[in-house]
Amino acid sequence: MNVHAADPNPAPIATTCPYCGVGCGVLAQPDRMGGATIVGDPDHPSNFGRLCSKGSALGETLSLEGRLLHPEIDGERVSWEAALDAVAKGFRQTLETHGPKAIAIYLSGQLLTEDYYAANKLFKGFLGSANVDTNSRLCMSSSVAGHVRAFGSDTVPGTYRDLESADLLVFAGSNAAWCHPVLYQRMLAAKTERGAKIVVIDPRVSATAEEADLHLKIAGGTDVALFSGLLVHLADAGRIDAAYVQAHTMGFDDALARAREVAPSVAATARVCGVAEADIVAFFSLFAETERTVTLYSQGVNQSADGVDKVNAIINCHLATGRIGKAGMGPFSLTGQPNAMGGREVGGLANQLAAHMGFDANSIDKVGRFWNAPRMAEAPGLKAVDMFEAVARGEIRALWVMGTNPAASLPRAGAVAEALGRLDHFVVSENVASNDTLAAGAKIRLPAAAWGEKDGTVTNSERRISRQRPFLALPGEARPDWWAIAQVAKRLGHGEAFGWRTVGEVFREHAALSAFENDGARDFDIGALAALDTRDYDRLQPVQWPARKGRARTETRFFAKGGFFTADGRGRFVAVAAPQAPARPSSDFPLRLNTGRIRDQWHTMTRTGKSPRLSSHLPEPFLEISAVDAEKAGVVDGGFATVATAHGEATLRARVTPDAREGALFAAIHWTQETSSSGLIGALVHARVDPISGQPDAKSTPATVRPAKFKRQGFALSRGALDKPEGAWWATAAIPNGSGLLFATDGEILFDDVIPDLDPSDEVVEFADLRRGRQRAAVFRDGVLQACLFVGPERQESAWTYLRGRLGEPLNESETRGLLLAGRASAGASLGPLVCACHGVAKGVIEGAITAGACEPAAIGAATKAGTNCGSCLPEIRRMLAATRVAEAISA
Ligand SMILES: Nc1nc2c(c(=O)[nH]1)N[C@H]1C(S)=C(S)[C@@H](COP(=O)(O)OP(=O)(O)OC[C@H]3O[C@@H](n4cnc5c(=O)[nH]c(N)nc54)[C@H](O)[C@@H]3O)O[C@H]1N2
Ligand SMILES: Nc1nc2c(c(=O)[nH]1)N[C@H]1C(S)=C(S)[C@@H](COP(=O)(O)OP(=O)(O)OC[C@H]3O[C@@H](n4cnc5c(=O)[nH]c(N)nc54)[C@H](O)[C@@H]3O)O[C@H]1N2
Ligand code: SF4
Ligand SMILES: [Mo]
Repeated sequence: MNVHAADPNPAPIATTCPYCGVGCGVLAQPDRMGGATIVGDPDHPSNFGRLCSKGSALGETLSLEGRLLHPEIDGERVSWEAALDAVAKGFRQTLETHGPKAIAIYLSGQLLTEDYYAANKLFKGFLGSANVDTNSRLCMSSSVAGHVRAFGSDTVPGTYRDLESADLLVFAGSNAAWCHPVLYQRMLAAKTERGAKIVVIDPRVSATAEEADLHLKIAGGTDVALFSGLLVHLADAGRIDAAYVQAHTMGFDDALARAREVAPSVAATARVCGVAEADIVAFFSLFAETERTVTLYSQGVNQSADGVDKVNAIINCHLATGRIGKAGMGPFSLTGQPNAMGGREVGGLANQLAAHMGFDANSIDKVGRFWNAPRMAEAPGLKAVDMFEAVARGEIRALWVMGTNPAASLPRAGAVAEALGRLDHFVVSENVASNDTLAAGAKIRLPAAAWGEKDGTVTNSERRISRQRPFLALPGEARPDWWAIAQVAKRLGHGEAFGWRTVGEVFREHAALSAFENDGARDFDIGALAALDTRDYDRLQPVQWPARKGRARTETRFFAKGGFFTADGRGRFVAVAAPQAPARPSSDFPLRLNTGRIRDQWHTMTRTGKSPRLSSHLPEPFLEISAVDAEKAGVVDGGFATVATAHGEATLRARVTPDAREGALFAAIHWTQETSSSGLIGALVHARVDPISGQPDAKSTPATVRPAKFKRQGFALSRGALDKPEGAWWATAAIPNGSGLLFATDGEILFDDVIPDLDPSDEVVEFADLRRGRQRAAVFRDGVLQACLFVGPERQESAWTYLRGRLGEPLNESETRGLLLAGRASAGASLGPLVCACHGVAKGVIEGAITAGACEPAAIGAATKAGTNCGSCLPEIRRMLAATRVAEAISA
């Protein structure tokens, strides 16, 4: 695909958002200066033009700052030739000396299907190693295993339309309001229009829970008991679809018998789950009585020591009621990453071979013949956690990491980083020049094409394949990942099998494999796309699979009339085990650390961390804690807390909140050693995994908490770079026109410690009130704010909020004085944190609208624009409205 550089008025390029599995279509209009204007694609069936805050801010993340632009060996820039030779040599030597078990590749759901396909083919077909795993192990593998157990295949039965036509939406362990915002807004619209009900099952009051008709604030890890109780209730209430169960399934009686052991009564279920019986009854009756029910699940289900059982406990209830594959009904696994689904299609997991085939002799033979492969892997390889443990033991000696940051995102991240340092041969393909994994000792660094440059396909949560198209030229020497793989394959003697000239050729081969000797026994079949020519591929419109050759493309759902991908065509009920008792709280670690996401950041922030808008909502790493636990530990709201587990510690800003369940802590996963002094949460997480899927339980590490106190807190802003103050607590935050740093310390923070390059001609205005421990300084160049430093005994919140947007702006003298003396420019200037990231509306502006009489979100939207784009701030706006109502009621 050409980038239309010469066209004076090029049409916008239609591509797909690089973040979540909703897979929204975006239109990118390059500005020919390396940037682009981004809007939602009104014709894309995922989003019909909408984007969430992260999608809307994509244009702010395109700069080349911090990008890896040239291949490097041992920190020295080298040519691609030299780098590729070295990559190939390292793998060849390791293979020769230690065999295929000593090599591995660790991939990512953020790679394109074509990249993924090439990597999987090289390792599993040509190097004889199934040590190919992916961050999807941490993300979707429990869903995959649960699907395979129930359906005989990794199939998501339903579609997005079902979510809109359901009358009951059950969110189990999913904070879709923040993590799948556009899809969530589609569901909310249906709720408003058709009166659909929402039930949320989550140990904390997430943004999604706030909107729910019923929130079951269950104890973490008790979902199996809950859904077992539901199955019992459905049976006892005569709500089983006996005809469906009889005709299309196996194993109902055993599953029910087991469910009765796990959850014999409503009272027992309520006790295990730690919620009121009345709420359990309400949920069970809603489910029993609502035919059109969808159960959506994500990481609160998948990332558990019994994640696969959780998935099957949910699916059991849908099979039992025959509510699957029909309009408005079904279990629905929400995929996390933009191409989580595509990775599963190519066989990116160590226990899959390719194209939804496993390691049975028949499949090995089939794939081997299709690839004409000399050295097929014969058995599953190591799953992520085991893979990195094998690295630590020196059993894996050569590793290639592509498109993921395991030194931050794997459990026991500190141990992972250490293990990486022991590799003989450590290759990383990256977009960025610096992250925790590169810092762990990557010897060879390969610059990969990033979003906006890369070209290929991704598959979203509803099995819909969309194109990611380039709209920017490849910067520096960045190259697509599939190309780097093919080049290495060539150097290892497999030039013919990896001789693709274009990405479209890779896609065609992948599509052909999906249809190869597939007589309908495999769900994944996109044979209809195997003959696309380059033009067709470039123009490919979003298409849902299956897309079998010669078949009209109408099959958008699975299993309404059976037809499971098991040997006998029947779906399977699974007799689930009783929930594993969570590692018992010990006196050392009496609490549980739950981890997850916030609305405006993506994973380790390598992209969203560049956007000032996205950094304004929650700028610091934080810990949510209940009032009871906070009081016991002596932690105060707005102060600092150190959370510790058997594996590590982090010091975070404390948020004492009724949203947290007693005994449960919550921290976001986004901060790393790149962006904070002690906010890397992965280092605290235990490596307990589901025994079937190998997916880590990232939601309940035994933990303890203690207060952390600092004498001084503050921030620095600069139009240039900022140094990190040694020995201090700090976190970086993107701000407009410069860099921002929040810090806390017991020592002194001097201007020169953090703001390195002052110009002698700069005017420095200082203010110090040493008795009160206050110290402020601002630097002006021709009246324009260049840098500033604010330090005081307490949090400098309002000054931060006001000043983070003022760098590069002229400030008049009274403003300057006001800001240095009072920490803010003038009354009203500090409007509090940003609530609506899309339109940049601060809390104070919304409060103003409420005071002026706006009493519902629509009125606030009309007055301020807040909440009128992606809508993911609406829960917060509703909460503000409710707070005002309560305040009014009290004062009235
Ligand atoms: N803004 C944003 N969106 C994202 C991402 C991002 O980084 N940022 N990442 C994407 C990716 S890769 C993924 S995988 C998805 C994840 O999307 P989600 O799974 O929705 O997100 P999480 O915050 O990881 O976890 C969801 C909820 O599970 C709850 N939970 C914890 N333990 C339990 C339990 O035992 N039972 C139940 N029922 N609930 C529990 C948590 O309290 C949390 O609110 O988000 C995707 N979308
Ligand atoms: N405690 C805890 N840990 C978790 C989770 C949790 O909820 N709690 N969630 C888990 C889940 S669900 C996920 S998905 C993972 C995510 O964890 P990671 O995958 O480690 O996180 P990212 O920050 O997305 O890392 C992606 C990296 O790939 C680079 N990159 C992006 N696109 C490309 C590309 O096309 N090519 C190449 N070569 N590089 C690219 C980016 O610059 C970035 O450095 O975290 C997991 N870890
Ligand atoms: S919901 Fe947001 S993050 Fe997800 S694909 Fe759409 S725009 Fe991107
Ligand atoms: Mo994920």
